[in-house]
Amino acid sequence: TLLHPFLESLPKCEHHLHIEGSLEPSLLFELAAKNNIVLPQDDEAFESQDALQARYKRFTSLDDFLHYYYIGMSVLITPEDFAQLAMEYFQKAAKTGVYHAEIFFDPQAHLERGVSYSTLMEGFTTARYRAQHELGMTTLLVSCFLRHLPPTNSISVFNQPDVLKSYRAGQVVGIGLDSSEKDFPPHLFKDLYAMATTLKLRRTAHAGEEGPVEYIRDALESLGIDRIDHGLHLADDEELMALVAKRGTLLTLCPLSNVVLKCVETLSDVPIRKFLDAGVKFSINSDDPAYFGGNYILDNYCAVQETFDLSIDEWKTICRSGIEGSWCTTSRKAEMI
Ligand code: ES4
Ligand code: ZN
Repeated sequence: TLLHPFLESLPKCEHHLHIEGSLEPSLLFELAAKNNIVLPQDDEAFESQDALQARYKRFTSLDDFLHYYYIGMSVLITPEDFAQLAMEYFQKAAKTGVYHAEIFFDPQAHLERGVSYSTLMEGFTTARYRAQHELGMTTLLVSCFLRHLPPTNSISVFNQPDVLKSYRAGQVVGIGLDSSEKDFPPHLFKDLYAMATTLKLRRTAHAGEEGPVEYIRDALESLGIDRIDHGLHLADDEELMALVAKRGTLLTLCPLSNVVLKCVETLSDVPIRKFLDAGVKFSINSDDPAYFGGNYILDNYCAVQETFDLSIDEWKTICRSGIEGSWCTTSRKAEMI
């Protein structure tokens, strides 16, 4: 697009990036070999990087993608693996004009396969320090809980001493809710979010990605969230959309993710125009870029521009909403504006 240099130069904030979803097939195979991880032998997708990339082009749903996402992350074992994963993402992001990134990670998915919380924290801390000092990029960690597991499991993980310590130390600023959405309504996690509220943690949740707009209302009413991840289906309810606009709650849209996971038929079905016209604040994000054709944040910006032909002022508004809706300090926000 003609606006590519402009979009690249904008001060971008990323709010919706699953760090495990930035695991490129090349690093996946490299770490599998290093850590002696045997990938599924009954699935020809794992025969080569090319086969895996080809399979990634044929996702049929969120759950079809999640199957590969959970197998992919099984190669991550040591603190160095997590540091390398995060640092490679930070480098790509910084190169395309990301000033500040708030990244999700899935502690339960790693704990369940025997990787300790301290392993994750040690790796992420190394990468975050390097991002700050080598790239001038600020980063925050948001711990996501898996809605396909029993809410009691999320509560025990939340209350692990080392997990509580990461909250108190400010290493993790907030919590989110992700994984399979259908049949797992937000209110199931009311108690988890009440505990997060008590600890003054920031709160967000995936809602209205594959699930209906009712799940967005439920998340707002039951969880006390200050952000909505995706919120794609918010446009299905004019009244709720007006309420979200009035409250100034930020949506973290992931347009190319929605196309690849068949949540929409084409990019033009993402209600970007409706949200702009209704005054709904949103940021544009990459979700799981390594699984979605290697499309990172700038690719999402460019694709949106190609489809919606936004004005310079509209792009400035989008980036300003992203900065203002970030969970960093007020002084960091002032630097970015
Ligand atoms: C996810 Cl795209 C998406 N939706 C829900 N949960 C997720 N975990 C990683 N990517
Ligand atoms: Zn997501």
